[in-house]
Amino acid sequence: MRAWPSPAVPRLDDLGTARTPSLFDTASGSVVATSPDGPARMYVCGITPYDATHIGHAATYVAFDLLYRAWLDAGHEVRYVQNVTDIDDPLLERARATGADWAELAERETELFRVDMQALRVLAPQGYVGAVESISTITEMIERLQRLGHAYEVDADVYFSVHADPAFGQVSGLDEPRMIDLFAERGGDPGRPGKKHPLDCLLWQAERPGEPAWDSGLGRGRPGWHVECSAIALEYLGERFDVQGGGSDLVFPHHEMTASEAQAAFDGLRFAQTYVHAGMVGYGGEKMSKSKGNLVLVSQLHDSGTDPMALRLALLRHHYRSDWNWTDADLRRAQTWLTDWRVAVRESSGSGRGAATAPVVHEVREALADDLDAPSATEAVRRWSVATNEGADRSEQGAGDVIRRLVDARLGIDLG
Ligand code: 5CA
Ligand code: ZN
Repeated sequence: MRAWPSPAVPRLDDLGTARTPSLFDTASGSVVATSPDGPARMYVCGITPYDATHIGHAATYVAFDLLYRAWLDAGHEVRYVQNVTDIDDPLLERARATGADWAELAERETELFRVDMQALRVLAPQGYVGAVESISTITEMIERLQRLGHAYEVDADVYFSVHADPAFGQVSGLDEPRMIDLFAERGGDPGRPGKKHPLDCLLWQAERPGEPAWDSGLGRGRPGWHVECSAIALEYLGERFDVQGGGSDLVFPHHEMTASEAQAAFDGLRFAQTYVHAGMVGYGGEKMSKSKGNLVLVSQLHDSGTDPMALRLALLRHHYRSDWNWTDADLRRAQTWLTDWRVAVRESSGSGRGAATAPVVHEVREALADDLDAPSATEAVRRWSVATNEGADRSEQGAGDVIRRLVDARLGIDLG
């Protein structure tokens, strides 16, 4: 699939080097150093394109964009893959409910997502990969699991025996009753008769009347959700890739199942090294979700004249791991900050003078290297803008040129 155009990332080499970032790893429950061996490899779970991008999606993709930028500044190349779940139950349900063609709906919403990501200056993945274009990669993995005896049929559907992976449970660390509850809540079918274990998950769903289906050695049908990400990640990144990412709603079952399917398919394989999860953004006290309909859409804000850079700054004012509620006040505050930053940068560029930049460069880099602490990084820039605008410190000529580059490269905000 085509991704979207990436903005250029200014180089900061003349400002010294950044530390390779550490991240909170859900699986170990601790902050761990990333240590890319060659290019840093990242897989972030993409959208299910049946509705427009909301602030929650935007916050998650901006969080991983910070990681991409952190690796670049630390001198690493980055290989980034993101999927598009362009065939799944919610997409088919929405298409049925609205009388739309499922493939057209998916293409339309994916295109809107591209436009939103571009407006937010999110760096594009080099591999933007749909499930539909990956059917043969996915069926190869399922057939492999079958050959190894790790899959079985219920009616004509194919299930994965989750305990075929001895490491099953290591991503979420949850106990079995909790897993079963979450599985039922999040699209699983723990009670289906004929399954060997309630947590076993669907790999291949046999063709249902009126639904799209593909021919394969498994019969006509379509892939289950989790195996899509197992197969795409291994195909494009290989094993032991650095970061598997997404929102915290994906910890269980999605990332648990994704890892276990890949690990069971290849004996001794380790899927990702680090599992990184963004907190949930709510609106009106509930998780913002397409199914609940309590959405604040990126495109709506944009259409009504919101500067996407103010939106991006509003998102960065929350630590990516925290759960938080969107309010209009967030946006107003971010707009004020952004205006102050722009004034400070403009007035202290070229022959203008502003507050010393070396401490800001250091603080921004250190904050972001420490589990992507964007609130502290933005606070450092704000202190600089206040000192510059109030004239408390005008010790450095051309300070604005440094801060403009820093804020662009590390925070993805264009100060003009
Ligand atoms: N296609 C699957 C992943 S393979 C999926 O979860 N799609 S999604 O459209 O529902 O979500 C896309 C991404 O946004 C996921 O990483 C998800 O964890 C994240 N996300 C969804 N809702 C929120 C929210 N309210 N706050 C933060 N992130 C969210
Ligand atoms: Zn996924």
